[in-house]
Amino acid sequence: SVLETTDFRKQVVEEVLELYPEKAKKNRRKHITVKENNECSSCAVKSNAKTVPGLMTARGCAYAGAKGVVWGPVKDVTHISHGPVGCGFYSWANRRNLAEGEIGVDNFVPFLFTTDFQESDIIYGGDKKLEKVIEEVVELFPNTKGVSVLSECPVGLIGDDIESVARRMTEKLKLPVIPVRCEGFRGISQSLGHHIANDAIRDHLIGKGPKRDVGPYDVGIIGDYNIGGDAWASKKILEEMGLNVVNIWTGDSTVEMLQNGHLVKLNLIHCYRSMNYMARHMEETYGTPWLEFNFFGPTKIRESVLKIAAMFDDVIMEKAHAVLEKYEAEMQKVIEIYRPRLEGKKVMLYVGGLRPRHVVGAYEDLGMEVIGTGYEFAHGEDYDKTMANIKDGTLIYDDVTAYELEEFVNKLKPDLVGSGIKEKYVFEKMGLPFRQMHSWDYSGPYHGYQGFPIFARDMDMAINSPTWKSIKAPWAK
Ligand code: ICS
Repeated sequence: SVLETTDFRKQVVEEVLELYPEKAKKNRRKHITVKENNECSSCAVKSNAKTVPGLMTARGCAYAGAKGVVWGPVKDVTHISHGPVGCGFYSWANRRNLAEGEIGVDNFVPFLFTTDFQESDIIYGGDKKLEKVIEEVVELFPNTKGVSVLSECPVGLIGDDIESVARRMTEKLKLPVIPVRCEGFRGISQSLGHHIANDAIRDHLIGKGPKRDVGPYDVGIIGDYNIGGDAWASKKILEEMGLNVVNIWTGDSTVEMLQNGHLVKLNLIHCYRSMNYMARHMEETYGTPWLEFNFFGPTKIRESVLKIAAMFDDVIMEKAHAVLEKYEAEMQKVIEIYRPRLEGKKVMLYVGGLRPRHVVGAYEDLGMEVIGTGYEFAHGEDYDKTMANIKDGTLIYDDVTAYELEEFVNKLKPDLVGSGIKEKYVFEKMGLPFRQMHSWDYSGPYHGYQGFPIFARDMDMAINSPTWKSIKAPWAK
């Protein structure tokens, strides 16, 4: 029964935390809970707090959130990783944010630009070098529509003035040069990096583009980064509904899309965590309304399509129903093929700031059950939104440590773990099916009607691979 499950899982939490010293135990206990009832007054989770030093966190930094997540996908901007080469190198080309266009002409996403700090830059300051690099980049790639300067830790520590460099270069090159103070040490996770990146968009781009009229069906997608082509799959549905997708932030996007984000009838927000600030800003400053949606799995797509259509007229509503009808049979077929192979399988998730709740419906469409989920850097409102999407008895863990996750998995015995590259090989070596839920394990898209069949196939492939019968963890032999 649910009660027994809940009690068992609560006991598991106590057993796992037992290893910690008293202070760390007290701290970590606040970040972990088991959902108990529908009102869920008892399941508040502490979040968005500093990781206990010494515990192994999977979190990233502010630079990761600003460069890797928000700015990196903007394709007609050259992004300079400002500081020592390592941060640029390790964030180079691994998030799978796809972009269309001629590489080096109107698409700079696959490149890495860096000021490659040396000791002398730390001692004497890096502003001159930055100026030189900006000029070089624009000379080499004259089509660039802007330059972003993404600070790494040392830039903030030595007190460089990248704002004044950016102002000078904007004047000189007649091009937006955007300083982003996303030094990695700021904040406690990549979440502040999203915020800092959003503030830079607000201060340097939004409202500063070529004016255009807003059509009655113009919409923008906010917070879709086109991982494995996700944004393209989402756009397809909206277009088939009769809507006109004029902006995407920031997957496969351009400077103009950022400048004109407010010039739409409605902003549709997929990743709430990384861009709710922008949706709110555009509403408060320009009166642009916004709406959250979820395009993972047919159930959530249906709900979202109807919710979006209700914001428009009968023409759109009629088309929305036609879209639902058009894909109904196709989705039903996917479910008929995969559901018998996946029914009842249990999943544990651990991802960033949105997917731990947004993908639950897609698993449920396949008859699977999410028994544990958690975020690296979510805030309180994300956990509140999560409660509505999960069942009683679900284990919830915030900023879960490497040790805790391994132990939770050992004790709850899911059939599948969905998390990131740092977790993947740990669990596969334990003999457990695993899917990367950041990069889609080099697959995707997972959004929209195009994504669901791929998602279903991938989960089946992971769980039902015959490989698992022929391997054993080395220590289990
Ligand atoms: Fe949003 Mo990895 Fe997104 Fe989310 Fe964000 Fe990151 Fe990725 Fe993950 C992200 S923006 S990079 S949906 S595309 S920072 S998978 S919160 S952690 S769950």
